[in-house]
Amino acid sequence: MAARIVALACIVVMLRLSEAAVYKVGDSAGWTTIANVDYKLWASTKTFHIGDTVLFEYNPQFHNVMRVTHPMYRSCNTSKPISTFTTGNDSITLTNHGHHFFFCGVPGHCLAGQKLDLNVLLPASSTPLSEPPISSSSPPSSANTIPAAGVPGPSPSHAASLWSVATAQIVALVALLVSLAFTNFAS
Ligand SMILES: [Cu+2]
Repeated sequence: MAARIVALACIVVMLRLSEAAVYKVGDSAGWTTIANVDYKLWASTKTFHIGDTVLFEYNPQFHNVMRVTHPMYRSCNTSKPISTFTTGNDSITLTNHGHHFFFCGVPGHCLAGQKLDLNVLLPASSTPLSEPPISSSSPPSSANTIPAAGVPGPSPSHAASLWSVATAQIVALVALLVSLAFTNFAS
């Protein structure tokens, strides 16, 4: 019975870890100047997490996407973008937390409001996700390794946090398999 509970807990953990959302910038309007989309308002209605993707859809004849620093964003300065996207169908995966600044680099478009400030939140998964409801009976030993792997620690590196998410998923999968094996032995 305990094994089944552990298995369920593992599935929940895995689902939560693999939950990565895709947000189409501007929703149906896309990335444009003609629809008067308030991208600040659009962003404020979303909660962005590491691993989520934002999709910029636009006509590449008229627009592009530049990722820029905060000062460049404020002044609509297109001279030295961090990166430039021009396909018209640009998927950008958010790999670190904090603000991400984008605008269209076509002259006048940023000033007209085609600019986007995304705030990616720190992973909220560190503490609460890995507390399987097992106490003392006879938990499979592998369950004890889940909390350790689920805590990303203070490292600000996105590579490290992605790595720890991947590790947590593997650990959860192993724990699931082990607990399923236990279930089969019990029945
Ligand atoms: Cu534009």
